[in-house]
Amino acid sequence: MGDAPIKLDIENGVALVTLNRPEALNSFTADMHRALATALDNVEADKSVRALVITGAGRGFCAGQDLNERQRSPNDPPPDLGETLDKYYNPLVRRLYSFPLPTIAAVNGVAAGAGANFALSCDLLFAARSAKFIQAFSKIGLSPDAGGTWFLPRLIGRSKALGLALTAEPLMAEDAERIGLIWKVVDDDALMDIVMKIARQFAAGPTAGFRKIKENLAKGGANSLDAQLDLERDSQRELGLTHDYMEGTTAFLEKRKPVFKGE
Ligand code: T3D
Repeated sequence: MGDAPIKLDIENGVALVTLNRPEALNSFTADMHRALATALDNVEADKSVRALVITGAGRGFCAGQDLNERQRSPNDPPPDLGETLDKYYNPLVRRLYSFPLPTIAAVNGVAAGAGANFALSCDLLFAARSAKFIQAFSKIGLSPDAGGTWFLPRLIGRSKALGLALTAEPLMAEDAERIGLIWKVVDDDALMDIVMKIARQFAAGPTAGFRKIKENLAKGGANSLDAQLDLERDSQRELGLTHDYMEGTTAFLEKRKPVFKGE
């Protein structure tokens, strides 16, 4: 039996998910999708986990759909690609975007096609300086998926989104940071140390507050200002009753570091 397509390591409140098909730049097979869904189930079930990191094994992050799975003979009927999106990519993107914990994509190398776009559903993207992002879809006659047509114009504007999608030109990590596609670019050999340090910081942080930050920012794009102000009021009312808010304010007044419980 070969290596598992997904590795899951849990330590110090941080779940580290590694896409583990380095020989094919961690491109998605149906097997890998299923293993990833199971890993995320395990992460959500483990109440000791308070932050999630996703990275890739080897020199790539993820090259999108494994195109070997799309090989067919001339007489075979065309595949229904909508079915794969319904079954795997769309649930993955929805799940990560609304994941109840802070999520970090540690983009260690090339991220192409759905591999570039599913990463955008994480909360923070760190990329190694040598990493690049490629909207590879147009090279094979497709249009971006895994949320690309939603995330890209919102993050970097229509002009850059169209440029990347139509040309399929690689976008280097430094440029991705400059135009606001990702949070930070870091040196290749420092990537995992930096990411794990922040993930551990999140794992010791006010998890309920983090959840509200994610939910409210997600709603902010569609809400009116009035609706958003009401939402912020309701959130503060709820968070004001948490242990972590009491602890945060008490610690500030006592001039000490807060000890958050995540509730
Ligand atoms: O189909 C559906 O269900 C619809 C959903 C679609 C979602 C999508 O993601 S569509 C887009 C699919 N992805 C691509 O088109 C990207 C294809 N890959 C590339 O263009 C290049 O590999 C990269 C630009 C990502 C990296 O180039 P490079 O030169 O650094 O590496 P390489 O030599 O091309 O790849 C290394 C190996 O990985 C190689 O295998 P080999 O020759 O050493 O045995 C290559 O075939 C394999 N590999 C890379 N990407 C894929 C792949 N194998 C299968 N599927 C891949 N997507």
